[in-house]
Amino acid sequence: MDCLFCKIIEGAIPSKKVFENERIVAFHDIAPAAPVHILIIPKKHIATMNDVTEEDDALMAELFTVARQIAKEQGIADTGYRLVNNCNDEGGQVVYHLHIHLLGGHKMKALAD
Ligand code: IU
Repeated sequence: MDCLFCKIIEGAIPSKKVFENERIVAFHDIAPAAPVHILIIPKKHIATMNDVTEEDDALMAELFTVARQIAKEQGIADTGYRLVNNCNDEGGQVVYHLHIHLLGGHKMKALAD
């Protein structure tokens, strides 16, 4: 499958991973939009938030558990952070493999656009 994030999961494309288990990988965004910018992704190829089904309920919950854990590890849990999912073109999605952006390390502006 020609999916950039699937290749990152396989290790075919290098990334700076901060977390990995059987179901989830998290790595530093290549073009950070904040001092901390980490992408948390399921290993299962799900293209967009619209493609999530009830079958994925536990996986979705675990993505947020991992996000909270990484926020703590990165030292931004108490100062604060933002979790973002961009869905489809008008949502600003560029890579069509579901991911949550964990952003923090500075004061966030109001939501863009
Ligand atoms: P988006 O939500 O699909 O717009 O986010 C895609 C993100 O993937 C974006 O922040 C990119 O900087 C990031 N990214 C990456 O980390 N490594 C890559 O090789 C590519 C994009 I292409």
